[in-house]
This record gives sequence, structure tokens and C-alpha cells, in this order.
Amino acid sequence: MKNKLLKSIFAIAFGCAFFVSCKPKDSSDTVDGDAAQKVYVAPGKYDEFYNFVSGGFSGQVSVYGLPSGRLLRVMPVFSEDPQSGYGYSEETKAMLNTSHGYVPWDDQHHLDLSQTNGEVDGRWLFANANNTPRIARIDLKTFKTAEIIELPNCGGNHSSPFITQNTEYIVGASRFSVPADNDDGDVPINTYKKNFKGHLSFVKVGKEGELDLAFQIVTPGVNFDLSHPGKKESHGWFFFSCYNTEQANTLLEVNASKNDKDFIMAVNWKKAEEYIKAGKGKRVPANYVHNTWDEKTQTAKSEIKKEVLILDAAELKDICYMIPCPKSPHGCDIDPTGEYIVGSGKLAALIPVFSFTKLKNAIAKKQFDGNYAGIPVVKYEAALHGEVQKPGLGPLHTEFDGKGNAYTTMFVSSEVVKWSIKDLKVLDRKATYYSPGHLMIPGGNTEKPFGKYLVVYNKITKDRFLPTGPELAQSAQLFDISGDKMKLLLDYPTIGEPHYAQGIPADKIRNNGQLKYYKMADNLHPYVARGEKETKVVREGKKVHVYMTCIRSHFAPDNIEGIRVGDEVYFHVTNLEQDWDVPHGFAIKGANTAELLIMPGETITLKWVPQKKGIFPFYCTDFCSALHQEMQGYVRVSPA
Ligand code: CUK
Ligand code: CUA
Repeated sequence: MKNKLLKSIFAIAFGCAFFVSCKPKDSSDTVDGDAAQKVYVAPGKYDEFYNFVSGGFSGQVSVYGLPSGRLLRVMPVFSEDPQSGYGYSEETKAMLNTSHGYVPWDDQHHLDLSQTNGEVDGRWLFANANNTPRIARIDLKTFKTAEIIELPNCGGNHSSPFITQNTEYIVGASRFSVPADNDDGDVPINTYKKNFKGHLSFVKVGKEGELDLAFQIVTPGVNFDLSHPGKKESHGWFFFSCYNTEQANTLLEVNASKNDKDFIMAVNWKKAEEYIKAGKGKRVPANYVHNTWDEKTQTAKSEIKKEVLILDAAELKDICYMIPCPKSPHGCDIDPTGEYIVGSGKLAALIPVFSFTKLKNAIAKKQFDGNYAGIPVVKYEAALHGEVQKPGLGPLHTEFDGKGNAYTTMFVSSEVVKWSIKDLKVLDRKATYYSPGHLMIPGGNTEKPFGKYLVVYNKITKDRFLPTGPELAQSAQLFDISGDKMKLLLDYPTIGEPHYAQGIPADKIRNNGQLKYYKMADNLHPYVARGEKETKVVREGKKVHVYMTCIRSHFAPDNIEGIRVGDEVYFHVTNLEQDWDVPHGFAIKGANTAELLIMPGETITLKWVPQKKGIFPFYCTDFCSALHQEMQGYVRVSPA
């Protein structure tokens, strides 16, 4: 047992690692009698909430309905998607450009919905890419990725994309300390303590959602893990959990968890803004890519950025403060009033809760315990509201119901624990199956939670679903939290490895002006054919442009000759339909790309370089009418 526990503790030191957890004692947990009724959404009826769930190593974001747990859609964000042609079509390729070239995959952990006055508003969903540091904006009118911005000076953009109460900024933070990008690129790893730095990115969000890296704060080397913005009184601050304050560059001796306390870094971003205004920022060379989707031409374009504005936290002394937090803090969550900051030490057996008022007083009175590489360290007791005692083992993440209660996942003891923010008493606990990571209450990280449901995203599934070989489905568990005690209602499987999620009342999205189809008249794609009369085949040297249309149930043109081996053929396929839910597909034999799935009013381009001569059939891949199977054509490829 001791061995097993040690193993567990070692494993969670690596964040979202896998290991065999302790099974909760009562692993035949009961489901209440009316659970089925509570999650049953009758045929033809809609769910009450949209639930957006991170896809982890799938790189995508999935959309579920709650309370049914039904999967509605997978939205391509950071990975290629054969179903829609995202990343394969000429129009979308640029979305996945980075300073490292085209990167067709990432690890997607966290999501945050745009907010107005501290409340989710249904305009946009933001997603982070962990591996090649990026932030994406998904437009919830189209459920399409509208923008992706890369973050320079960053390794592992984990603590992201959390946003301020009026969507002023989205932050990103470097999970790995790394040398700045404009260092000469040949820094020995054992100079970690001297040369490796943390970077916090503040990405400004414009009126139409457009992203702009406003500035970065460079900090001493720490690993930033998670973050959340202040609210109300603490609006203007951002709080980041940091681990590896030992500044270890190897984990072979579990160096990173040696210190009894790591930190939560409190960052006064309003103050940082003042310094920027006063000209205290330094413009330094950087290299990052900003990709935007243009709805008019239905095409993505990439822009290379060459500079970033930097503030130095250690130099400026009064924008960053460290609050000691026991044992490798992971989650860092702020309650809806903005007063309480909850730290969750993965290796701790208590949950420290800090008070923003006390923190401010401590800063004013300089109640410091020295500094961490130039950043003042506030005395633990001076900022502490109190500790939740014996909450369980391995606290990770906390959400709020807006009624004064907090809910924390316990990774090691496999449970979710409800506690009172005011008196820090544990009120209820329920087993989860198994080893929960994040949890989500719709609006549960905002000023206005909709505290009816709670979903827990588990890291280990074990015996919850029909087995599927060595790889088991990932699992989410839905709880009813409307009463005093939590009630388990439903298990449902998820895509990739879910980390964080967001929830929002369905009407906020259904009434956000959601697009049903693209109007043909608005389509300004350079290769659009607005009717069959505009279809044509145009040769420009080796390049051949096919202006093609599709409508139930044929393509035009559907017999194409004059193509030669080695030509670059571009099929620009316009879907002429002007009706909701009538996409057509396009696929051609032997093409080393994916298919296209073209929405009504859209034009999408598939590039094909035929490698051999012959007759190549193409067809519509989406069953669109009784004559769908007739929706086809031929390309003749002649010798070069
Ligand atoms: S992390 Cu996965 S359970 Cu990447 Cu937000 Cu905590
Ligand atoms: Cu168009 Cu099937």
C-alpha cells in the first residue's frame, strides 16, 4: 500500500499523468432512483446546456448536450480533421501555420467562454494549445475556428486561455521555463537557473474577437501551471499557480517537488498596463504567427509577427507577488465574489484558501518573507483566509455554484468534495470513477455560475464502459448539485482526453445569431462559381483550376478531361444550396488529402497532383438526396 501511494504521488507530480489510483471504498456507488428521468431528453427535445469539452491529445474541442451527455459535434481546432477537410483544404491550411511551419496536431487542455460583466455571453470559445503554444478563438455563430495566435517565448502553454471578466485579455503562460526566443538558441540546459525564464502573455481581445498579443511579463524561472482572473474587487489581477520553484531541470530525482511550498503568483495586470502606457515596456525581437479566418473569402491567412513588448517583473517590483502554497499547486481558482483564491497542492492533504483583501493589506504593509529571485514573497499566514482540513487526497481543481459552495476534485482519493467557502467545512463527498482531473459547473469559473449540474472529467475509466482493448473510453460523470447532497446521474464517454470544459445555457448560443448557411451573395471567395454558368476549367501552365459547383444531385462539370500527370489540379467546389443542413462532400480516387465537406454557400478547394494516368472517379460523400448515389463524375488523366 505504501508503495502504491508513493507511486501515486510520484505520478501526480507530473500533472496529468496516468497511474493506478486507489479505488474508492464504495465503488458500487448508488445512482438515485430518478436519475434516468433527470438526464432523459426525449426525442425531438433539446438539451438545456451546451457543454464544450477539451479534446486533450486529439487537439480538438467537442460539443455535448447536458443533461443528456449526447455528443453533438467535434470542432476541429488544432488538429487536421478528415471529416471536414480542416487542415487539408487550401483555405484552412494556413490556420495550422506556426513559426515552426505547418503543425497539424496539438494537445488541447483548457477552454474559456467569452464573458460580459463576468457572465458567459455565448460569443466565442477560447482554447489553448499546450505543445506548440497557441490560443484559438472559436466563433460560436459558426462553431468554426476563427483565429489562432502563437505565443513566443513559451514552452507548453498550459496555463491558458483564461479570460478577464469583460474579455479584455486572455492569458497564456509558459509551463516550461525556457530561454527567450531571441537568445542565440544554443543555451546549455544546465544554465537553467540563470537563463531559463517564465513568460506570461496578455492577449488583447478586440470588439470582433480579434486577438493581439499586447504584452508579456517576463518572470524568474518557474513552471506556470494554471491560472484564473480576479473578479469584482480583484478584477485587474490574475493568479497563477507555479511549481518547480526548486528550478530543477531534471525530474529524475523528483527534484521539482522537494520544496514544502511552491507559489501562487498574483499579477496586477492593471498596474502592468500603466507601466506599458508610461513606456516601461521593451520591444524585443520575437517570431510568432497569427492566423485569421476571413468569413468573406472563406480563407485563412497567416501573418508573421516580429516583435513583442516585454515588462520585467523583477525590475518593476510591484506587479507580481508570490503567495506560498503547499506542495506543487495545480488548480488556482477564484470564487464568484473575487475575494477567495483557492490553491490546490497536488501533493497536499489540505486546501489553502487565500483572501484578496488580506493579500492587498499584506502587500501594503510589506508583510513579506524575502523574495523569490526578486519577486516579493507574501507571508503565508498574512494572505491566508484559512485551510480546508482533510478534504481528501490530491486536490486538483475547484468550481463554484454561486451559492457559497466550492467543489474540488481529489485525484488520489477519487472523489469530488463540496465545501463551504465561508467556514471551510466539508459538506459532502462523492466517489468518482476514477481519479478526476477537472470538473465543470456551467458558469462555474465566472461571477455567475448556473449551479444545477456538475460534470467531473476522470483520468482513469477502468470498469465504467464496455472494454475496447487496451485503450478505454474516457469518462465524464454528471452530478445533480441542486440539493444539499450531490447526486450522481450519468456516465458518458468523451473524445481524446478531456481536461477542462465549459457550460452555458443553450439559449445563449441558440440566440446569438447563429449562422444557418452562407449566403451565396456574400461569398467573395476568389474561385467561387455562383451558378453552373460560371463553372469552367482554366489552365495556367502546370496549374489547373476547376471552378466546380454542386447541388442536389450533381456536380458541374462532371466530366473533366485535359488533365496530365504531374499537374497541380485545384478543385474549387462551391455548394449552391441555400438551405440549412444540406452539405455536399467531394472525394477523388487516390488523392493524398482528405475529402471536403462543403456547407451551403461555401467554396472549398482540394489540391490534387495526379501521379498516374487513367480515369479517376469522384463523388459526393454526404448522403444528400435520393439521388445522392448518382452524385458523381470522372476525371481523365493523360500522360504528361
Ligand atoms: S490539467 Cu488536466 S487535470 Cu492540463 Cu488543467 Cu489539471
Ligand atoms: Cu451531395 Cu450526396
